[in-house]
Amino acid sequence: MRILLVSVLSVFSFIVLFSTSSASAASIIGGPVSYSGHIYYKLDTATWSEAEATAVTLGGHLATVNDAAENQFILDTFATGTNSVWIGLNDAAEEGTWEWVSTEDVTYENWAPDEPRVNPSANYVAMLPLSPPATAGQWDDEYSSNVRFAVVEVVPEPSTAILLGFGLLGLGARRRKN
Ligand SMILES: [Ca+2]
Ligand SMILES: [Ca+2]
Repeated sequence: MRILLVSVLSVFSFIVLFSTSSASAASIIGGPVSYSGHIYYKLDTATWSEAEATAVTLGGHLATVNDAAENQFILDTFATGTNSVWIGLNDAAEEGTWEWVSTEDVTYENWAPDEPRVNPSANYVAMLPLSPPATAGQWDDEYSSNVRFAVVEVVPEPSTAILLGFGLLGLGARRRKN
């Protein structure tokens, strides 16, 4: 009995050790901050891929910048000082074809002068910080090995809307029965 207990415990501790060792790489250092109904976080420095993996565990992705106003919000809130921040744009799948990791359509771009480069090694986009002001908020395609701060955007589940929808469906079904 004691042997069984010991072996069960050792299997359990192995599982605990194994699961904690595969924890995400980038820690949250800012947020949550709400903007236009979405939730944003700032992550500590990591590669783009590590930051995106952490974003997924938070229920989101690296930020999708849909327009100039959102670009300004991210700049003012998360790209203060002299440090760039990763956003979700990348051409990792096909060189020169820029896509948001959230799979949202590309509706806005804000490249720095001479960017993006045609470079199969520079596939991940960072937003340039407030300083220097000349390029503040503009975008630069960078290497997968670069480590940067990152901005995560979470679109909250529309649970209220879904519940309301079910309620209306239920009402419709009752009406048809009557
Ligand atoms: Ca967005
Ligand atoms: Ca590229």
